[in-house]
Amino acid sequence: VRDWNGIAQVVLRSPKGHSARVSLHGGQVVSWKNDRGEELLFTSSKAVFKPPYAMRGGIQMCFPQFGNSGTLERHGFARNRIWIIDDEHPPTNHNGNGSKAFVNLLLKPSEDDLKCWPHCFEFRLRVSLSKDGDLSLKSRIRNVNGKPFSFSFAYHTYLSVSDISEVRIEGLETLDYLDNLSQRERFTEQGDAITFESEVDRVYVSSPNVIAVLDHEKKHSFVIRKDGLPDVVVWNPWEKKSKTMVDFGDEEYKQMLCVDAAAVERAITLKPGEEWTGKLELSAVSSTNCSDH
Ligand code: TA6
Repeated sequence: VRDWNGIAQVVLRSPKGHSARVSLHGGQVVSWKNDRGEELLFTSSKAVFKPPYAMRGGIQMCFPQFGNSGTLERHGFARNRIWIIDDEHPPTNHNGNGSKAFVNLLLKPSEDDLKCWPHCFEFRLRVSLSKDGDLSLKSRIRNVNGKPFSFSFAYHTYLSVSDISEVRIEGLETLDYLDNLSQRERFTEQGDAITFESEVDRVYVSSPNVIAVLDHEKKHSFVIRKDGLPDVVVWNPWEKKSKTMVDFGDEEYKQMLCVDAAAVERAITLKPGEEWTGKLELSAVSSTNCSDH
């Protein structure tokens, strides 16, 4: 555990030199590097690392809501809270069979949180790094007691890409999507892959559990595997929207793409004592063998 700007971060390393850094601020993954030390997640050069606001980039925990509805802050409060290390399972560099380095974080509602969202939950997040550098996130959200509650969720994931106009997503073709740029109106994807030449802000619903983000320029591609997360949010702000975000460079839309494994279209409801699990696994593969994902 190391101290970054006064906030504790946990560094995970693989035997081959891959690494990941998890901040207790927001339970946010703030870095994921391959064995050549290349950063695979995007962080804005203008990111503000100041509690309680989420830092622009990495992988942010959006809970108990994804989006801008009701009284909660956009994308919920989880990404704007200080988490703790779940000492029931202390961090380690291998779990017995030495296959994964992992850390377990825990978020419970504060008194203030309960005022704006009166539900007693435990959000346990395990971030792990495999010996081959795959990054896995497992969220377990439990309704501790009291009455049933519903929530939406997203792993708000900023992937680093070389040039957004050279990127394509495979696995979402023919799906329906809700277009955030037109009041979440429903459309059907017609293309044979998702490519980018303007602002995109969509929730692809009932998506497959394996999606590929191909970035030929950078000679690597991402394979995204998910479980328990039926939707995929795809977002690139493009030029005009970029200029409206103080913690984002005007040209940075060219080097990032948000592909968020999520549960947005249909909220998840938990009865007292029930627990939900949402898993994400990210692999960065060289483009030559990305076709075997
Ligand atoms: O990814 C979809 C989205 O809802 C966009 O509309 C945009 O608002 C983005 O999330 C970032 O939200 P943030 O609150 O992190 O600025």
